[in-house]
Amino acid sequence: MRDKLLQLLEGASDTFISGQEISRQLGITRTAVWKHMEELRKNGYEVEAVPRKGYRLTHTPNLASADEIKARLTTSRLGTSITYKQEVASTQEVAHQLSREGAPEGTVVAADTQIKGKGRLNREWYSPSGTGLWFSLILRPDIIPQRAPQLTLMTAVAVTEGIHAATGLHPQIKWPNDILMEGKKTAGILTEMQSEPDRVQAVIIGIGLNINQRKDQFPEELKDKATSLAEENGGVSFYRADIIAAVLERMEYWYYHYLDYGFSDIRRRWEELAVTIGSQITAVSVSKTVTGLAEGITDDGVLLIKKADGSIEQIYSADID
Ligand code: BT5
Repeated sequence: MRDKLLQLLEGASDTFISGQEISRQLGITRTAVWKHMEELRKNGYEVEAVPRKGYRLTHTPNLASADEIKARLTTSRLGTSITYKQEVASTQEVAHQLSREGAPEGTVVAADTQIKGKGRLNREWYSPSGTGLWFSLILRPDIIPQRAPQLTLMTAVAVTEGIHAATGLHPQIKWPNDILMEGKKTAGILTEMQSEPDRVQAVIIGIGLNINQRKDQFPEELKDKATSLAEENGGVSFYRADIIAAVLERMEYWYYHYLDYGFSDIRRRWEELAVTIGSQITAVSVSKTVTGLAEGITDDGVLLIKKADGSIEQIYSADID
């Protein structure tokens, strides 16, 4: 009921909406409407109430709660179930658990802060409270496990486009999973799988987005390589729930496009948005280091590097310098 009420108030933007109209649209009594308004106020919303005019929302706290996200969602499948936690070890862990319990495709787990946010290869993901967005999405594509890396690249495209749609900024992708602004990381993607040998049961896609952090709020070791959307927007903050809603909208578009038409359109779009392609790079993987020209990606999402001797090296997993 609360998210329906929020949707109504936010939909009316600056105009008043009468108690009678709200009670008619939501099918509840006017006393119930009043009680819900009180509840919103306790949560930091400012609602102006004027006799004979009705209610008007004048201030929304910068929350990324399930209600806030749902009030902005335009998707029909992704994000229909949202679990929001103030604090978790990692949203990936919660999503894995929900997935094992049978949570449907499109389930989202979001948190205000993570104590043990995970990057790839057991690296840490710094996830402070109040400024970023840390969330995991459960997908259940009917694909073989070898195709799962394509979903990391798909997510990078969706996150980049979602950020652009919500903010007007122009982030770029660095293979395989970094989203950069002015060469600094503003978002990271972690794709994990639950699978049988020949069939994926679930792909858990974790997305970490730095939104409103200021430069001096990053820990020392990240100051030179991390940034936030607000930092790249002249210090002006964004509304966190707007960003996740825009990212989920692009995820829904590209995911169902992928299921219907395969990877090739995503690959083309990815190459348009990637900084890596066409430049001289060094890829450092667990087993080797390869230097050369990044030529493009294959239909499996593998990075192709042309070495000085003209031979092409296929890179499945690495960090790029
Ligand atoms: C990633 O790993 O970039 C994947 C990050 C995924 C985070 C999301 S948040 C929601 C979900 N729940 C989780 O627990 N995780 C996912 P990787 O490419 O390995 O990059 C990790 C490296 O990025 C670290 O070693 C740091 O150098 C740097 N880093 C850590 N926190 C950062 C931050 N907030 N912003 C930018 N860089 C960061």
